[in-house]
Amino acid sequence: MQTERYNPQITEPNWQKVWTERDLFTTDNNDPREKYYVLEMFPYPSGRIHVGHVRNYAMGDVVARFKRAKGFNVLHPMGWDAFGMPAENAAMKNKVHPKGWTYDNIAAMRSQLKSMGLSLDWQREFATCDVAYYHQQQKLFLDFLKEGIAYRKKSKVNWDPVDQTVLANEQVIDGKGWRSGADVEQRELTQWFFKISDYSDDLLNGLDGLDRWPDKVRLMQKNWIGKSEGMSVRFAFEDTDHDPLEVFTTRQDTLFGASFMALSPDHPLTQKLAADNVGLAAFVAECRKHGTSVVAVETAEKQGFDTGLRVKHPLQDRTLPVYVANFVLMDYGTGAIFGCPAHDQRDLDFANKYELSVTPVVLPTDADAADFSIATEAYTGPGKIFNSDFLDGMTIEDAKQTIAERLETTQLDGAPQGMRQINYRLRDWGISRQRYWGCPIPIIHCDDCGPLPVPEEQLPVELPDDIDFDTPGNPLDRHTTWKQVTCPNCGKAATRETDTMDTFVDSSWYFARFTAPTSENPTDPKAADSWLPVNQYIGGVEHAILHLLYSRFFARAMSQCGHMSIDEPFEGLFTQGMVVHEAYHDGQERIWYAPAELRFEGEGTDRKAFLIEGGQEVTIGKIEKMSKSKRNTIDPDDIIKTYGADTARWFVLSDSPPERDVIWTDAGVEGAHRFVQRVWRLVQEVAPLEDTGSPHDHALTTAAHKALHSIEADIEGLRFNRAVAQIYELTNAVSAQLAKNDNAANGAVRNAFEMLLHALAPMMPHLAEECWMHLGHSDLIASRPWPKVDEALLSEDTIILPIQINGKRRAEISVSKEASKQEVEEAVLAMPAVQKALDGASPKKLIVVPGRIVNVVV
Ligand code: ANZ
Ligand code: ZN
Repeated sequence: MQTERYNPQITEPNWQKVWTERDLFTTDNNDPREKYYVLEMFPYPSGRIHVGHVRNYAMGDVVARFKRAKGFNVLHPMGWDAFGMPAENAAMKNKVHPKGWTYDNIAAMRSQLKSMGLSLDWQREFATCDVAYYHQQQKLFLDFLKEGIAYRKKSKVNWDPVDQTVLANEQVIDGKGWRSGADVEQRELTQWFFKISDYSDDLLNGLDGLDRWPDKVRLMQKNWIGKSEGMSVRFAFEDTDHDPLEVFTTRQDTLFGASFMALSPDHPLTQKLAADNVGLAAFVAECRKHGTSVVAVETAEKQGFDTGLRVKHPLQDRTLPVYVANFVLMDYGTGAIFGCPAHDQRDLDFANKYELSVTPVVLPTDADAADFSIATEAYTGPGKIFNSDFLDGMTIEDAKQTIAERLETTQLDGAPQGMRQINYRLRDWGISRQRYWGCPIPIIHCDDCGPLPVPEEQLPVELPDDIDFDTPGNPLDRHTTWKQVTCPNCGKAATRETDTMDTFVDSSWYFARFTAPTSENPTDPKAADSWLPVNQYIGGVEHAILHLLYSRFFARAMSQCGHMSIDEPFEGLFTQGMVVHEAYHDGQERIWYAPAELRFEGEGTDRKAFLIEGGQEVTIGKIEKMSKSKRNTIDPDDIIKTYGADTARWFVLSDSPPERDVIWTDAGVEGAHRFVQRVWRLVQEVAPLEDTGSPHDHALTTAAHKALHSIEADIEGLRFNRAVAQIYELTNAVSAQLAKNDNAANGAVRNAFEMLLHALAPMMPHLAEECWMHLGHSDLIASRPWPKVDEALLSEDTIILPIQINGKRRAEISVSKEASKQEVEEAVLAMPAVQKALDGASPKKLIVVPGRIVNVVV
């Protein structure tokens, strides 16, 4: 039979139109069915979707469509993470307005996403740069301010003197600004902070309950929060009247091995001493140049400056020199340490450099105290304490407790010498950015009244449109009128805060806004509580720390302010792998070629690539993350135009486990498309089949139920590639049965094929819809329930018995292996095919050959 090839260019837009017209994916907050909220991390509107988006959104869409079919009220929204630097960079480079640039990009990407056939509730769409959205965000800020969650403090920033802007630590490369190349300065600015550190313990404990999150993400968050149990210990100075020097240590068990003290260059005592010590002042200035970020500090060579001061050891009759050292951070612990070189690598490097003593105090179990020494490698493992007076022979843990008790009960200047203490690495979140394209911080500064919240009725503080990017710095700061306001308290001239919020703020609560996107308040608490937590969140692992931690913090802070009452925003988290692709180059990795410029010959190790223009051979390089610089990107638009969205969706779902990287290959995409065409040919064969014979009790029916059952489990478990493999198998089974030309099986074939279409529908929704119509149905498969799996057919204990009527095979029956002869006879007589043949009479003969066949003679 001649059939037209399936033409996605026609069918796909058609079905998208039908779905939209019937409003199939608009979600009603008042729908009484059980809710299911599936969300993919919303995109930054860069201008075009990339293949990574296709994979991310295809996965979310499978879940959404599947859950809908399973009878849930599904929320599956989409929006835009639309503030941020690239819009400003584009403005500076191409003289376009960040707003126009952003909204144009959104329009382009929206239509690309629509061409993918995603089952999204577009009614709920918003961009974080919409005034309506950031208006509510400003209210949240003011709520946080009232609750003491937002506050202002002076803090050090990396300042780029050329770009006139604050840089994130990642934007400082070898002490220079990433864009300008200028020497970065440290500046003190008064900035706004969120008190996330108040939630450290709660954010840490909450991780235990997130059992549908990847372990690695939970671990990354745990490390980021960084809980450390130890002590603060105070050391008295010798011969001076400075207050005792307080340090934080997690290894008080090594106190007898202490050989020096070290202060941060930013420690108040350092500053005090530097005021009349030129050498020290110069050393501090040098340290600052290299930056004081964790990365900068960890990679720099250990440097110190001897202050000449000494402190007394709390338990021994000796004193220790006090240094200022570049590896001690001011914003951790107390900004000062005692160094025990034998058991800490940094301390050892430092001690070796400045010729300080190295006394081991922990003896590894297999070592001999008489000849154990430390040269260039610190020992950080377990062992028994030695060289330590009353601690000798103890385990590290016992020694920690013993020291803690001793120092807590010893007095120094009327206070305990030491106290047990828990520290967290997590710092408060600085949200001020000296940028135009962000949410304005709703604050007014008055010389007399200080910083004041913008009165609620004056919100939103809107970004002005008339700005210029011709000079460096923040256009809001330079704007002639926008800044000028009157003080809401005293009425005198005052100025607006010109800093905007970190864009991570925007993405920390968008999932809550989707539950009531037009509410006059940040949320409708009832809607938020009924929809949240998001049941399944899907996105890239690059957001494993900051975005997810900030969102978890926001959920708590917003709950505290009455906007909802859930703490954990994402019940299930899935982090998908990347889409990677071969990269092609000139042999030196200097010139890179796009796949579209090349022609390929041969296969396997003989595969070669040639320039289409000129014919010159090029090198087939490594499989790498798609990047513009290596020109190995694939534009999803091209794939959709050539093969259709279903092919693209099928390919990204099929080729590897979703948490792993998937290698984009032309052959893979072509294979996916061949399958589309194959299903289309099958429907031509199945559609005309007359629906005779019961679909029940046929091997194909059993296979279909079994397949559907495991596809269900695979989709629930997000094992899309396995679901795909099951679909291939079921397709083979349908084809094989068709090839038998057995009319008695027509019902079973049709039934199995319909189940196949249901299984396909979440992944290739357009093709499934077109086939469904072709089978003569007038409803939409997208709005049909998932077929009910017959549990009885799943059992491994059932066998299929062929049934012969008057010597001809007419039907099949599936029965339990354990069924008695009589049970089988009864079941056979009840079958429609048998009853039809008997036409009311009793059979002349009914012979059951156990485990083999049933013969009926009428
Ligand atoms: C003495 C000691 C001996 C230490 C030893 C370690 C090993 P975590 O576990 O990450 O919390 N430290 C404390 N404050 C610091 C600061 N502001 N900058 C740099 N280092 C600092 O690390 C705690 C340990 O890091 C503390 O325990 C302290 O060194 C150091 F064999 O005290 B320890
Ligand atoms: Zn005032």
